[in-house]
Amino acid sequence: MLNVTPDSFSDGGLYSDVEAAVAHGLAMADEGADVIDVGGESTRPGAARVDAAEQRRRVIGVISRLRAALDRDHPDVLISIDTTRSAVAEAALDAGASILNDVSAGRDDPGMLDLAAARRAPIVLMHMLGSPATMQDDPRYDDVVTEVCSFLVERAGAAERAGVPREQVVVDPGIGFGKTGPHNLALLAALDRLVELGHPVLLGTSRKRFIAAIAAASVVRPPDRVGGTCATTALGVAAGVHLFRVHDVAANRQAADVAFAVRAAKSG
Ligand code: HH2
Repeated sequence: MLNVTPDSFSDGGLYSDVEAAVAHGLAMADEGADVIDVGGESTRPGAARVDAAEQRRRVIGVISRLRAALDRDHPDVLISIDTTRSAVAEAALDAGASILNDVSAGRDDPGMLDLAAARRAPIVLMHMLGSPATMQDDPRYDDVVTEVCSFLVERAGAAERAGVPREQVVVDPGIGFGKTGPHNLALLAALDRLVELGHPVLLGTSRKRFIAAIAAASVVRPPDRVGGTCATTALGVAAGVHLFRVHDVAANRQAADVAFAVRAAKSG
């Protein structure tokens, strides 16, 4: 994914220049990405909100330039917009995005669901406990898997009632969004239950902190967490997950391709 934010936890600031952002998006397509996710608001724990006007300023030029560049070399690669605001999402669709990625699952701005329906755009609905400002303050669940599944069923139902076709409603457990390490592991161990909900599933584990908490002490910086991310990608493929939101495209593409081949051999 492409963060056009000065404060994203792993690559923020490096790509705030439009030219560099477009080049990075193209490089991800070259490495095998099917979708480039563009966002102008960091959702890292404790991050401050960014208003719709500033998000638009950050992402619209990048999306239109990236769409034009992809049309030359990778016409099948799609762009998604990572926002919870329908004004940003609508401008992004006009500029060349075709998928909505809403980490609030339509709760921040109910106009997101209507927009997805009106524009026939697939929408990702993610589970989050609380808001980015507070979500890591002692998150608690009685049964994290059941509660996340119930939330996603409820939000997916709202999207379908707004007119989004079932197959265009993508659900996402929101790894790291209001979850402790054990909560994240419980969800990763139960991906098959998410798949059974009957929607495409997206998984976003890339370079997240729970990996560092498990891995060797030398795995400190986010870019050191590629191996752990690839492990979850392979496990996700085995469980039937469809989409993976990652920073390190080449390594995860390879992990996913091998895992898909093994899965095909198993069922074939
Ligand atoms: N994770 C991040 C941002 N957006 N969207 C979905 N659907 N699922 C996720 O797990 C997810 C997401 C956080 O990662 P990153 O973009 O690297 O950080 P930041 O929010 O600081 O930009």
